[in-house]
Amino acid sequence: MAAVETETRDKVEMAPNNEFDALIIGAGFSGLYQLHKLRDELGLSVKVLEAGDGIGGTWYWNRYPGARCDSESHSYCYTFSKALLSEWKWTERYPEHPEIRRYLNFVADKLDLKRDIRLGTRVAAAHYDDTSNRWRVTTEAGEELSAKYLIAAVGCLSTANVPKIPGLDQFKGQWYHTGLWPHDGVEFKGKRVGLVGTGSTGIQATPVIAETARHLTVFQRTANYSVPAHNAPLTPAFQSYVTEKFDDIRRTMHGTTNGHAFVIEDRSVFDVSAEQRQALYEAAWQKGGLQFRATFRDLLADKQANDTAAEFIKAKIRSIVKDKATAEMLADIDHPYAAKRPPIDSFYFEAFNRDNVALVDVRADPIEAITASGIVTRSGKEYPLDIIVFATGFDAMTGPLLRIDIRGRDGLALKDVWAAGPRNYLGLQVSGFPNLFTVTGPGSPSVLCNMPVAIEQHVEWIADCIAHMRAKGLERIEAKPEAMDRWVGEVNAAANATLLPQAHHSWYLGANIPGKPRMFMPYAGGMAHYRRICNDVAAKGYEGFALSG
Ligand code: N01
Repeated sequence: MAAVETETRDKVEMAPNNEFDALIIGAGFSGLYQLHKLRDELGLSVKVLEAGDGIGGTWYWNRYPGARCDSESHSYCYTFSKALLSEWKWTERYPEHPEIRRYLNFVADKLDLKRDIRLGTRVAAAHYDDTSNRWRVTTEAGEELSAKYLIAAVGCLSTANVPKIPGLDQFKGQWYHTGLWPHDGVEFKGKRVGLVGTGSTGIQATPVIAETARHLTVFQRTANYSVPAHNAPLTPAFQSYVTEKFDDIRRTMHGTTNGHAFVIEDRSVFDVSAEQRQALYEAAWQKGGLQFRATFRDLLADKQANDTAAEFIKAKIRSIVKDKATAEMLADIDHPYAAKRPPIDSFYFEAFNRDNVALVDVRADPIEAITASGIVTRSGKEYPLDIIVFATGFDAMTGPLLRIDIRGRDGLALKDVWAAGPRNYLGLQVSGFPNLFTVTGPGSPSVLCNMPVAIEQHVEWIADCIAHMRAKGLERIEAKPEAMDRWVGEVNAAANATLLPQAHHSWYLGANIPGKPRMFMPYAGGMAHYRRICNDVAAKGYEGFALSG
């Protein structure tokens, strides 16, 4: 296999203008900022290679009905530039996908980034050449590029997971995955729609599809918690508050474990009476959003504490959903609250009160096959459908990296190093892969944090590291194997100090992909703590990394 690839590579003429100081894979939040840092601040020659025909990363692909951000808009943006902050105004509490794309295009235009982004360019392979100390990158079209530094800004949730259900190829209707949504939309009017999956995506899409579909059947394998988003337009007063107080807001975002613009209350569930607790949960429910999690400090650490939040939400579900059997199915949740990524919604549970919406429990009666005309479950029951929507998530965190043939020193393949699960140092570097950096890679807070905060921290750390190397005349940086082993231990310990691993089917563990090794992937020790660790490592001359001239 390696020989064939070398042969292909030899046939391609290496154009001199395809040699760069740095190549960045991906033009989402991470890749755009990394380009700005390396090109405009460090003066490197840089190119971004982006598979999509537009910038935006996850927001380029995820255009399904109801797709909007779960972080509040004033915290879902870059914070490094006062000029960007003062010129952009969000219109809603949670921005919808077109507004986020407009924002990222505004940033890219403002910083003149687009001239260094190659769209429609999917990276197939990246091989490190020890002799020249360069990464040789091959695109799917067979183009060759090379760079000293390779930055994978590929996102955590960019490899769509379409379950391998027998018969899908025979289905006569249309089917879609939410993460690869057609840009000209899908017409649901008059159609019988089946939606598989009740994670954040399915929960956002259900009420919107229900508004136009003739009938919507939601196939639920694991019942899920959800808290109302209470989305609304932002008032001019709030917009002015954000502009004036951004330094304070940013300080809050940088001080918390999850990078959001709210503080986690410093009280235990058991510091208050049952009545007070109920009142606090009710107030949090009325306020809405991910902040519900911040009502008490011990919700994610103590199962008994968590049970109180879980019971509150289950009671809400039963009070909203009128049909008793449906309400019980929705409230039959088998894991602690927020042990899976907690969704927020706009009238998800209410949608089941509509005459045209039905819920099917595919834990009890699993999907067995897809026929020409619909979905069949194990009991033999057939659900006739015109459209199937797979809201079935992603091969998260490792998927976007492993679908590229990445090879380090001596042809070492990343997929072999990660055969039993991802191993790296600080989520940033893998031993054996010099000068390769992964933005929000597994082993970093990433998906457990408000993403732009995690992204800014990584991008800035990587740029500082490269600046340090250039200042010292150093050519290579590589995680030491012992630092990597230690960090993998810390990632496991941080997860085990929480209730997160108790959701056995979570994508945090890789459990949603058949055959994927089970390993808790993100770092659960908190963003603020992680930032201190990374700063400390840099201050100690990049402790745990081998640097050479
Ligand atoms: O994916 P998921 P998602 N048969 O993996 C089910 C981010 N996000 O796209 O739990 C039947 O969470 C699966 O069932 P189970 C956010 O980080 C952000 O919803 O594996 N069902 C589950 O119910 C989020 O966590 C935002 O038993 C099958 C669902 O499909 C992440 O993306 C919005 C199945 C998948 O849920 C992923 O969310 C949306 C099968 N064969 C998402 N295979 C914003 O902030 C899977 N399922 C905007």
